Amino acid sequence: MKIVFITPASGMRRFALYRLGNNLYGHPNSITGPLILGHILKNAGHEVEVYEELYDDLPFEKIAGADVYCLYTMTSSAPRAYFLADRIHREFRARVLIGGIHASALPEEAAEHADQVIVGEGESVILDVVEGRVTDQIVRAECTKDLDSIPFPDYSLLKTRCEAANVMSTRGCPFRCSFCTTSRMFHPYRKRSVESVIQELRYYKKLGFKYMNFEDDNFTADRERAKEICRRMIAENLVFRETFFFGRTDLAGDEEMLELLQRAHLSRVLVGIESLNQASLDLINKHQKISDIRRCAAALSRHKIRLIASLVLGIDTDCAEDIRNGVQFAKSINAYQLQPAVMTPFPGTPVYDQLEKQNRMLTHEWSLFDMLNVTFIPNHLSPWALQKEFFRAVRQFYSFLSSFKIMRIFGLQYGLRRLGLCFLMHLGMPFAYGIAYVGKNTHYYKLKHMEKKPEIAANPT
Ligand code: B12
Ligand code: SF4
Repeated sequence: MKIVFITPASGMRRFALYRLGNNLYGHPNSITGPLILGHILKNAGHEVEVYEELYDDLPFEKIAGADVYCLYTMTSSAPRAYFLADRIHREFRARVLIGGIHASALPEEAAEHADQVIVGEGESVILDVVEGRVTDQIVRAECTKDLDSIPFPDYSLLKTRCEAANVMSTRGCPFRCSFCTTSRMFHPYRKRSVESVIQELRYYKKLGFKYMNFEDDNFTADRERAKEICRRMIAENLVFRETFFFGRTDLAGDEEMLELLQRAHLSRVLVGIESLNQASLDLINKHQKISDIRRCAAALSRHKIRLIASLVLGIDTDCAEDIRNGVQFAKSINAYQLQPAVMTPFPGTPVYDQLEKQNRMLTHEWSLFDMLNVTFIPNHLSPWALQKEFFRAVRQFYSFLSSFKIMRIFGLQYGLRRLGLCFLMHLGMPFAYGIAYVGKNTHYYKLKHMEKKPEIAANPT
C-alpha cells in the first residue's frame, strides 16, 4: 500500500513571513511520530512518504493516489488537519487516519473527519490499523514500555525540508504541571537505554546532519543518564554543531553536568521559568522556587549555554506586574530568547477542565490554541489586557539594542539571528494591533471590544 503522512501547520504558520521567522528562531526540524510510524510501515513492505507543512507548501496534486493518508494533530493544527482530511475524502476518496496529541484528547471530534482515530502513541497498532486487522473507529493504543524496541525515525521518508534531526531519548516527564499536555499524552515516563540513543546519533552523523535536538520534554530529568549520554557523545565524536534541549531549573545544581552539556554542544536550552511569583509556581504545580530560577540563569550564563526563557502569561495568581517582572528578569539575565507563552488551556489538561467548569473559555476555535492568543478569561486582567501584555513582552524583550548585547555575548551569528527576529517582531506588532482595531470578526478585534463588557471579564466564577 502507499501511505502518506502529513503534519499540518495552522493558518499564519504557512505565511512566508512566519516561515522566515521560524528559520531565524531555530533550524527546520520534524515531528518524529510520523517518521517512526512510517518506518514501521516501511519495514512491513509499504511505500511511505512524510510531508511537513510548516516549512514548505503541501504539494496536494503530487500526493494524490495513496491508499491511506495519516494526519498528525496538535490543537492549533487540528482544524487544518480536519480540512485536509475532508478534502482528501472528497477528492481522492481514500482512507484517512488521524492521530497525535489533540486527537488523543478529543477522539470523537477527530472521528468526524477520519475513518479511524488512534488515541495515544501509535506504534503498537499502526500496522494492524493500516492493514485492516483493527477496524474500530476509535482505537486506543497501548504505549510501548520498551522504547528501545521502537525503530528510529526514518528521515529518508521525509519529502520536505529538514536541517536538524530530532531525538526523543525519553517520553513524558516525571513532573505534572497543571497546563502541560505532554506529561499526560506520554505517560508513564519512560527512558531509552544510553546505547540506543548513541546508536541513533551515529545514524544522524552518517546521514550528514549538522544539527540535532533532544526533544525530550525534560532531557535532564535523570541527571546521571544525561551526563552519560554527553560523555559518550564527546568520547565518540558524536557532537553536532548545536543541540537544543528542554531542561528544568534543577539542572543548575550539577556543575559536572553543565560542563558536559557545554562540551557536547547542548548549547541552547528552553527552561520553563513560567513566573517570578512563587504563588503562581505553586498553583501550576511546578515544584520550583524563585531561587532555583536565579541559580539556573547564573549557571547557564557561566557555562555559555544560551537560555530560552519560557514564561506563562495569565496564571490565575499573576497580575500585569508579575508578567512585566518576568520579562524584565529575562532581559536582565541576557536570556538568548524569550518564549512568552500565553496560558493555553489545551484539552486533556487540568487547566482546561478547570476553565471549562468555571465557564471561562472564550473560544473553542482550536487554531488559536498556539500559546500566542488569549483563549480564556484571565483572573486579574481582561482578555485584551493579557493579549497586550503578550505584545508588550515581545516588543520589550526583542529590542534592537538587545541584539547587539547578544552579539557581544554569544557572537556575530547569534546576534544577527536575533536582529532578524527583532525586525520581524516589530513588523508584526503594528499589524496585530491594526487587526484589533479594524479587523471585524477577527479574534483580536473581539478581545479588544470585550473590554467594554466587564460582566464577561470581571465575573470568572
Ligand atoms: C518537535 C516539536 C515541534 C517542532 C516541529 C513541529 C512541526 N514540524 O510541525 C517545532 C519546534 C517547529 C514545533 C512547533 C510548534 N509546536 Co511543537 N512540539 C514538538 C515536540 C517537542 C516534539 C514532537 C515529537 O517528536 N514528539 C515525540 C513523538 C514520539 O510523538 P508524536 O510526534 O506526537 O507521535 C506519536 C503520537 O502522537 C502518534 N501519532 C503521531 N502522528 C500520528 C498520525 C497518525 C495518523 C496516527 C494514527 C498517530 C500519530 O503516534 C506517535 C508515536 O507514538 C512536541 C512535544 C512532544 N513531546 O511531543 C511539541 C508540541 C507538539 N508542540 C506544541 C506546540 C504548541 C507547537 C506550536 C504551536 C508552538 C508555537 N507557539 O508556535 C508550533 C506549531 C507548529 C505547527 N506545525 O503548526 C505542543 C502542542 C500542544 C497541543 N496540545 O497542541 C507540544 C505538545 C509541546 C507542548 N508545549 O506541550 N514543535
Ligand atoms: S516540567 Fe515541563 S514537561 Fe514536565 S510536566 Fe512540567 S511543563 Fe510538562
